[in-house]
Amino acid sequence: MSEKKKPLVVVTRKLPDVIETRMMELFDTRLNIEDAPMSAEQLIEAVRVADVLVPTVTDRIDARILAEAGPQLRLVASFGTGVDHIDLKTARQRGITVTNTPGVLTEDTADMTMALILAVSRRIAEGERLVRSGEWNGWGPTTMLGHRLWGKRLGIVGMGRIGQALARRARGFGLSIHYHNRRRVHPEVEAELEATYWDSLDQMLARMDVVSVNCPHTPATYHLLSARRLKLMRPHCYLVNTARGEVIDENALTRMLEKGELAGAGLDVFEHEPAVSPKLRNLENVVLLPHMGSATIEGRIDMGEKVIINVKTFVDGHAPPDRVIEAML
Ligand code: 8YV
Repeated sequence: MSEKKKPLVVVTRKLPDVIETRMMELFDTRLNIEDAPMSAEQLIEAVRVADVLVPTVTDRIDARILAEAGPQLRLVASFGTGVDHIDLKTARQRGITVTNTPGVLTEDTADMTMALILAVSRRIAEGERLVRSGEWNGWGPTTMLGHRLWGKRLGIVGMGRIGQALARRARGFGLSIHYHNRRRVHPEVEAELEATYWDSLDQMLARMDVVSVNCPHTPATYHLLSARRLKLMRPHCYLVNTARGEVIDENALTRMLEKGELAGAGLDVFEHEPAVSPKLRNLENVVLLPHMGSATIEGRIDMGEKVIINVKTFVDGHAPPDRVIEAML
């Protein structure tokens, strides 16, 4: 009896060993051991032959790449939750299913968001730099003063899974929870978090002490925090972003931080990753991280497991659990 041919799965980046090993057992898997991000040409080569492509946030799967896909490409099983690097419309038009890995990054990303809120308001990175520089002259009653979080207002832009997980943590730090979302969350969740819903993002921004961006990047949220909206925030306010750089007008934010029109920012994501403008890098009142909000060993393995489940379910002829369609965003 001839065995059914295994599908060719092309994985664009190095994944945890345990995930790669399992994928090799299940599929005809092509790995990227060196982990160098693929060029557009390499991606085109991949989609010409792959039955399944497993990209990450560093691969731009746009209309140009998808136009080169062979008819055998049926599934793009992305390793990550955000799907703004994939042209979902073109994928749908070409009959290509797209999946992601939601849910398993929630707690890790919420932890990192809280860490950034603490780091920027209490000047943790600045203090660390001072000690490391050898220039610290000792304790002083008015040196390295930050701002107290307890009793302040946190405004969460995007109250999905990560926004809610952040709210739970923030309450433990004495922050009151405010949020703006396309839809009001379930009354039970609102009650549990004692969260105040703001229909108007403008009004919320104008009244917060800390603002955290936790919504996906979609055409509707591109520059949601525009120059005009950023100006609504009060000068003592801190802004934190662990979602996507594109949600904030980064140039406008940089200008405001330079002028002291905002107290500080904690950024894990940037508009033109991995490029970060020297102007932003030169500021003291910012904490800058290299897109590591979900970077835990456990999280990466969970993400890999989700990819495997999506691919396996799909190649076995069933609907994969984490299908993404534009209408959902
Ligand atoms: C991932 C992320 O590490 O899942 C996401 O949307 O932003 C990151 O936390 C990355 O996307 C992996 O592709």
